[in-house]
Amino acid sequence: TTANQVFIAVIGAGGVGKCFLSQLSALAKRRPTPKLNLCYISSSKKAVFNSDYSVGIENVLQELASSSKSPMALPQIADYLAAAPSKAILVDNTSSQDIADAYPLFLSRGISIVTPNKKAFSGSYKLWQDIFTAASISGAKLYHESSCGAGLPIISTIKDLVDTGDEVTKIEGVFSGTMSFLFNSFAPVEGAGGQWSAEVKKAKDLGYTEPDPRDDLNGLDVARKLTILARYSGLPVESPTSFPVQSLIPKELETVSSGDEFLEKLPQFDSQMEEIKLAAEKQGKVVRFVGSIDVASKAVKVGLETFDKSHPIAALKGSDNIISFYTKRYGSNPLIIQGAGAGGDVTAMGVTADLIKVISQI
Ligand code: NHO
Repeated sequence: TTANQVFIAVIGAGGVGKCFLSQLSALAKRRPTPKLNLCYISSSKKAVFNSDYSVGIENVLQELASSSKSPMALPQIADYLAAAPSKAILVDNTSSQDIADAYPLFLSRGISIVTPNKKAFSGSYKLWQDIFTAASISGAKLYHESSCGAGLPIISTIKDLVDTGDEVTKIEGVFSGTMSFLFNSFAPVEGAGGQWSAEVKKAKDLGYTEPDPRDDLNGLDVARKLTILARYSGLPVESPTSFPVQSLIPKELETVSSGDEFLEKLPQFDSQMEEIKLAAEKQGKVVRFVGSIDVASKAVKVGLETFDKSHPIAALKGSDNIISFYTKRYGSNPLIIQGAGAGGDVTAMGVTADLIKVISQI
């Protein structure tokens, strides 16, 4: 019977984690086999787990909130999962670098991983290599679709292109759901648009931003996504800070200590973004935050650019991403993927779909 079940440990129950848990619960009902056993869940302060490896999915968030258990240390979680009665999968729904750094350990113990966390794949190039080496030796599976473009099929597409022998020559587009939402509402193609700082607050409330919204506004989130895509394209990019990235954080706010303090002070600097918007308007254009990778010249860059109002990038709606893959096979007509690029449910969808893939492979 053990082969007909898998054990799932979930770390992180924030915006994405909560949506993932409800998708997991629905999946377990829809697909009784193999049986999906939630065996561990933790936030940064609390955890729920039992010696029989069974944690009920239904009321798990209330249980977590009232739990008196502390989270296990990462090596202890690895031991616990390696000793599970059947194959185990770790779902990392945090943005923790420490957890990302432990992926080689989990993978080497035969524990598969699914995650929307970008840190493991956009950290040092050595961590990237260690992760894929550990997975190939142990046979554990690793999927991270939602680390780029939420549930949109970005990572699976680039992997398929490269695995089937195509060559990626250029990738460009809007890679940030937050930045897309901000510019679509602050500098729309039609109408006046809102106040910059108010739109930033909205993006945070809608669950589009990173846990600290400064990671979106300083361009680092896009830089991380481009690092991941550049590496799959064959460029051994060292880190997300090894190429030019334009930050939209006002100089005066670069050193404030918390994300909350930053949001509180941001309205004082709205005129800076207004100027950028007006300069584009004078040319009959709109400003957008974009990224690109040119494989031949090894150039990766992230920042503001202006677009004609008829350009597809100018006409995006909501938190939509648009990503164009130029390859040898596709020639000058790129393969284009577009749709919601941020938000709890669409990000969790990528995680749940990855989980389904892993279950069918282990
Ligand atoms: P939250 O809501 O802050 O939740 C994180 C949870 O992890 C918190 O509950 C925290 O207590 C817990 N945690 C942190 N460290 C922990 C530790 N060491 N042990 C246990 N628990 C710990 O953040 P989200 O929004 O739920 O994000 C979770 C992960 O999904 C992050 O890695 C984030 O980068 C990733 N993600 C989110 C989104 C999104 O839309 N929210 C997307 C992709 C990936 O496509 C989306 C995207 O790129 C968003 C981006 N900001 C954009 O394009 O605008």
